Amino acid sequence: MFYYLIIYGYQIGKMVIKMNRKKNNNIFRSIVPIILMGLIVSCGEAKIEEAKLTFAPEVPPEITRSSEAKVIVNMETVEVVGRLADGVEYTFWTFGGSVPGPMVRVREGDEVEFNLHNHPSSKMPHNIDLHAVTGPGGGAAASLTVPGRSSKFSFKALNPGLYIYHCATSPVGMHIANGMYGLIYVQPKNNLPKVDKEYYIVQSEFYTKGKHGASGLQPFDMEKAVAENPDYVVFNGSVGSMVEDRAITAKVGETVRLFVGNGGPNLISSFHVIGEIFDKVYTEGGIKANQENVQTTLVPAGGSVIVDFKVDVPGTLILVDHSIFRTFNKGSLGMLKVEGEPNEKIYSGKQEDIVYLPEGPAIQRMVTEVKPAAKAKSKEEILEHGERVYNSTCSACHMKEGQGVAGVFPPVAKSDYLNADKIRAIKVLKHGLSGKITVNGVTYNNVMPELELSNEEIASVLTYVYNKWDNKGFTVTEDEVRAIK
Ligand code: HEC
Ligand SMILES: [Cu+2]
Repeated sequence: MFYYLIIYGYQIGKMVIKMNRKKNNNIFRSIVPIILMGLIVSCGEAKIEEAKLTFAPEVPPEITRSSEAKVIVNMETVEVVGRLADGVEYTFWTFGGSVPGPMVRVREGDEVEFNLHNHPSSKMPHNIDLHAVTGPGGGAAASLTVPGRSSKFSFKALNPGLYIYHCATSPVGMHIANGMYGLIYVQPKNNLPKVDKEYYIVQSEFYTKGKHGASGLQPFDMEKAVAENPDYVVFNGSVGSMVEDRAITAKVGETVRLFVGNGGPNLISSFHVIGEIFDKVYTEGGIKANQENVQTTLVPAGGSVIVDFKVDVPGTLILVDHSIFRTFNKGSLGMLKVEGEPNEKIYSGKQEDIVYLPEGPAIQRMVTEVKPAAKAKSKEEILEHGERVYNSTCSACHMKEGQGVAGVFPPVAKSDYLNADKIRAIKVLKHGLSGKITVNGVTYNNVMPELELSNEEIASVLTYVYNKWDNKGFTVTEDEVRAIK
């Protein structure tokens, strides 16, 4: 674009020179083309700028220009030892020496020239996959950079929204787990409504060899990462990064916008601010406020959300992942301190604290009765069940009417062997049967395999057989079957 402008400028300039030659006007001849070209060149130059990167919780300033530009981003990957929690250190792999990495802000339609510099002290190659990129790997392959080198690639920020970027060098999970992620905001052409305060927050997890709180330099634990069982869940790279004197702030009456990302690598965040309601939620980092008055919003791993709210009363609001054990036991807790005049109509604070002495005993409204055991089956139900088992399993050998097959499968109808001993019959069904037996005076020497029947099925099918074909009418219970080894 810029080069075309120069070329056109030059051509127009030449035309003007020709025109002026005809007029033979010396001053015009020299000055007009120079001014014209100067204007075009300077207006072209104004459209190249270097992105101002900020570190969490700071958000880069709003982009106020109303046209597209070429934006140059310079980002460094560097491996640093830092604080994960009090007394706990970790070797972070970072963008810009911080977790999360710096926040980038460009405008929809901008051409972004991305320069990734891998610090010579790095042990690993790194790259960047920006979810804002339309193109293979989000720039990953194009930006793969070994220690001590720089890579450059360019992309057009076609889609406005809030996007995660992360390292995508193999093993990807490990590079992310070690801290390599951040946010890039592609500001829409028509920017979101103005707010008073903007903050940058990224949730993520850390997996350490030692338990939560185990002191010293903690190595990464691959097994815990695969099991998705982190020791730390944090905002902005460490436990307590946004509390007390490091809390983010606002004044009563101000509107606050949080740009929230989730670096993962595994967990989904149930993002909630205790004591506030999100007036607007730009779900999943899109640019449409598609929901209002929301308590808790989901932030997917490798995703984001933008939330807007107005703070009405003073006090400390607590930012949490409402998967609450993460917050109170693993670290995902931040603070937004609001200063200003109280408004007792909106929130009174404690109005009373007095003795409570109810009459009578405590009332129990929980369900107390224990559910009765599943109703015992009626004889009919047992026989029905037994018939089904017989037809599907036994009839193949003992035949539909229990008559058996001469010399091969003994009969179970009117069988003296069956009717003589219930316990023995149960054993046959549990373990199978082989060797010589005599049934109704006929000798059989065959094998009945061990059938994979449940105790209930054995009880039902034997009861069924005993109650058919003039057999003795015994009942076999599940307990009896269970008792036989
Ligand atoms: C694969 C064929 C086969 C199947 C299926 C089979 N049996 Fe048998 N059954 C036999 C054979 C063969 C014997 C005789 C074994 C021997 O000769 O030692 C036998 C013996 C018996 C006996 C003892 C002898 C008698 O006739 O009283 C009973 C009772 C019996 N089976 C019941 C059943 C029941 C009930 C089922 C279904 C749950 C069943 N069997 C499934 C082959 C089978
Ligand atoms: Cu990396």
